[in-house]
Amino acid sequence: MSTRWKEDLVRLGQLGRPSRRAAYSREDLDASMGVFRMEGTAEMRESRQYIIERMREAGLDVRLDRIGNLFGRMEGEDPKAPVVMSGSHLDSVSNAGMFDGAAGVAAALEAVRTMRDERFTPRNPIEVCVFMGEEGSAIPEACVGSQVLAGVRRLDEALDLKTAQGSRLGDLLAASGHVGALMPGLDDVGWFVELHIEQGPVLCSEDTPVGIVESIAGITYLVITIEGEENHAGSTPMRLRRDALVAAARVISACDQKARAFAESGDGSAVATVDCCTVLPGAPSIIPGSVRIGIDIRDGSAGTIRALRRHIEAVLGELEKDYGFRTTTEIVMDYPPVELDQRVIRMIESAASAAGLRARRMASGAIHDAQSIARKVSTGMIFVPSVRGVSHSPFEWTEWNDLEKGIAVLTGTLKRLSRSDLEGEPAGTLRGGGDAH
Ligand code: HGY
Ligand code: MN
Ligand code: MN
Repeated sequence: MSTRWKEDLVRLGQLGRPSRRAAYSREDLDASMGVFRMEGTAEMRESRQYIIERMREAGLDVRLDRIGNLFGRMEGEDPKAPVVMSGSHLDSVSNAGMFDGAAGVAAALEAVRTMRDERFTPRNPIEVCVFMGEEGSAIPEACVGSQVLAGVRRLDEALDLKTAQGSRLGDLLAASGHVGALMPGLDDVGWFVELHIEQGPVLCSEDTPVGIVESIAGITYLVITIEGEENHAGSTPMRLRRDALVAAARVISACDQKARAFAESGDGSAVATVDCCTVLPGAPSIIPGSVRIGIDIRDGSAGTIRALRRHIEAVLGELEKDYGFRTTTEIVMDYPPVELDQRVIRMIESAASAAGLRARRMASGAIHDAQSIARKVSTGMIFVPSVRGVSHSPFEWTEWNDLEKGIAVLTGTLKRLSRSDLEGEPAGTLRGGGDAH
């Protein structure tokens, strides 16, 4: 197999780093090697442009839709057959690793370049896709591009989403030059497969090269504001205080304890993270009057997510009733868990076994664009190992030989999905009608 996919990933890593330093091995990483590709930034524009150029070099027909999703299409024998789509995202969280999202884009591109080199002609068209805004780093909601594509979020509402600085997403995308006239839609798509790094410790600890995702956790993200009373830190007796930070600390520890209890009593997938905390006025000798925290709750069961949220709301109710705090809770994200398609799972298993690779079924604790797409189209995911399970960190790493194995399994899966005469389930049946995609 060619190593051009490795060059693509090294280059994308450079384009996302202020230092532009290249990382060819895990030893090249240090704390300053974080990647940050956010929608609306030069790094994002250059990275997407880099993939557009590689798609064109590969002879793909390149299109962009109105929310900034990018598609590179390889025609099949039957242009009306359901599209087989594969890809991921290029945007990243801040101070990120170089594989989250980018690995799935590079893998999908490499799969079609391999088919072209082998003169493999698919029956179904195959499309490499790059979803806009998976991480929600520019705007406070994740997977916006794939949700609009799947029709689970309105295009006009998405384009009006605002960044923390008040810029409108539609204006950011227009300024980047990476939006097109294509109406987002999946009516002509039959299958979707996303390769992604596991971002967890399972595959690495078991020395298993391939993960086959059966389900993706749901997520509820809350922004909670607690208003107490700003006052003098020296002259205000403890019994007269309404210290918003002490109240927030109670919410944070109650949330952590409950999540641990659910994790211990369940399958361990329940997690809750307080990932930001703003204290006002946050100045010496002043009792904090107001605190704002963000809470990320996830699990494979929507019921557990609801129970965790209810527990947090009960603690907030006590703070209001017993201690006179005022609180508000904003639900920023509330995405349900999804089960992926057993036919695609079997197809991935067949491709892994044909490649002589050990694979294991598993759940995803991270959310992905596949979650949105699976609401409309038969979807599967392939995981490749993350070294020490580390992700969303400059030290995120996947060994090249593991990625090579993942790409081989993705290529075999896309071949099976795009030719009904290969073993396994027949190629996709058209879902819906029309050609809005
Ligand atoms: O947060 C996540 O699970 C993903 O990386 N957006
Ligand atoms: Mn991520
Ligand atoms: Mn990701």
